[in-house]
Amino acid sequence: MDASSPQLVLHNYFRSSSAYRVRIALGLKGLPFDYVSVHLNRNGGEQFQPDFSGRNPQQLVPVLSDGEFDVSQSLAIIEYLDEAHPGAPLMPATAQARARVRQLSLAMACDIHPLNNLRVLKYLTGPMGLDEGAKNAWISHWHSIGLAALEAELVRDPQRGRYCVGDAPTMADCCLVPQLFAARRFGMEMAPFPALLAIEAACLELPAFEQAHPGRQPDSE
Ligand SMILES: N[C@@H](CCC(=O)N[C@@H](CS)C(=O)NCC(=O)O)C(=O)O
Repeated sequence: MDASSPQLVLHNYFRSSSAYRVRIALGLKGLPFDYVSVHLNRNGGEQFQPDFSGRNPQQLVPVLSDGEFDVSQSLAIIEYLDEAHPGAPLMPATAQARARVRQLSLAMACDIHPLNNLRVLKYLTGPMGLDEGAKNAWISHWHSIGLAALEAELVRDPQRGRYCVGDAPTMADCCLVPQLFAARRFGMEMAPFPALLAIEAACLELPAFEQAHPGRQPDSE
């Protein structure tokens, strides 16, 4: 980023998988940013406070501010960063490789993560009346089928390389590492997913992934 570029600000929460994706992307692209914590559990949930709701009526982190411009949705943020700052691209060169990156990213961001999001789990144990055991069965069920499908997809994919697609990290890897972090936090058994674990290990050798880890963030508990 050159000296005249506005400072990037990431409104985020250390344990949020979606925010973790964007922190990885910022790190891979070498873009400095200010960290603004939006604590999802304190003060009744800071995502519901007017100053944050004003930025994102969805009341979900992350939001990236680039000067006066606010954008939410982690995949939109990552593609915005990639287009605005083309160095260290997170999308590959060919249409087919980009399609695969989006396919894998969306599988995680749309079909695994939302089912286990905080507000969904709260609704299950609140208005729906589920106990902790039923909630955990729900989490385990959706993680199991989601991760098994990803594993099968990657095992058969000739575009897979050291990373999800090819031999350079992409948006799909920005999604994979946080998704596996969340799966472990929810107590999932990871042995059935060796291809995912191999890619995760390759990612974790890169400083950007290490620096984005929830345990390294200022609001980490
Ligand atoms: N599709 C959105 C998901 C954003 C999202 O669900 N964020 C979660 C944290 S990972 C959140 O803010 N949850 C607050 C809540 O559930 O109240 C994205 O990719 O950015």
